[in-house]
Amino acid sequence: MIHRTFASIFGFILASIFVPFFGILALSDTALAQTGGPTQSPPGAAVYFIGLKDGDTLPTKSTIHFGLRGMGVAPAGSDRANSGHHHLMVDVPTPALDHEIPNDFQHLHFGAGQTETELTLTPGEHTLQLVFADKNHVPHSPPLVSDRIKVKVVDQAAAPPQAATGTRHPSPKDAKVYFIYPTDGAYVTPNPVIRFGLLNMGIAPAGFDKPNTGHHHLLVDAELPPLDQPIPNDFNHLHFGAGQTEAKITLPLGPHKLRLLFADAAHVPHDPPVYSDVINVTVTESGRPPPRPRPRLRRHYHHHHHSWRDYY
Ligand SMILES: [Cu+2]
Repeated sequence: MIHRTFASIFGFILASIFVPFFGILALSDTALAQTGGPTQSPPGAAVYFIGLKDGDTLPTKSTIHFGLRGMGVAPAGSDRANSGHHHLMVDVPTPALDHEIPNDFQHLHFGAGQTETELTLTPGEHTLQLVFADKNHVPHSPPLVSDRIKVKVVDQAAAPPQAATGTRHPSPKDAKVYFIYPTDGAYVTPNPVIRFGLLNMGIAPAGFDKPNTGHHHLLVDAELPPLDQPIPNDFNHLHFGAGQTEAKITLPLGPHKLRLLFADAAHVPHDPPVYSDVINVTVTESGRPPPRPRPRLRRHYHHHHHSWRDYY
């Protein structure tokens, strides 16, 4: 005991001398100070949030996707090289990276090897951070730690425009749906294969509710339907709920107006809605422009010029 007390006092004296001196260094380079545990991580490995960044707004209930580069996910306890499992830090500072990560409501362990989780947060500001760790829940060396991001959580049920119609999924900025084929002015056969283009969102089959995903709908000779309700399902509103990115359809001969409208698992367009421009296509038997009828020449005597002229 005396020995221990002496060590403590001695340690305290040492700390008093050195902390003010090294404290500046430690603050200016926390990454250096934070070495990981005994398990090595390969160079270039990283953990990160998929589709979520600092400053984003989230609903109270949302799915958080864990991204991992250069390593594999394995359940806790399984001893495999270059693997580990995800941990999500909620409203806490980065934990000590050379120790077992605590296991509580703010240090969520995904020891079953999960790569995403449904997270419920109270409205307001929260911080989120991913930490990858080995079979013993100890971060690797060098440690894999995501940015500690700040998110704003809003209670969607309380938001007036959405209260009446339920939950419209937000669409990311720059989301875009467009026709790869055909394009405006094209001639097509009665059974064209329509190719759907999608930028900055993902495809998921109908019923599969994931953020920033949905499935394609082709509007044929139809105006935009109400955007806060499920898209009708009929000849003029074709659903591609299996997650198709192209589809062979049947169109009657003649001119048609086509538009793409993207919508969520429940066939409700996103907010803001993601739809294409209208394109005009003409259906012909051959899919080519109709042959121009051979103009008949008509010969008239042009009295003013005292000559014969040909007219079409
Ligand atoms: Cu649908």
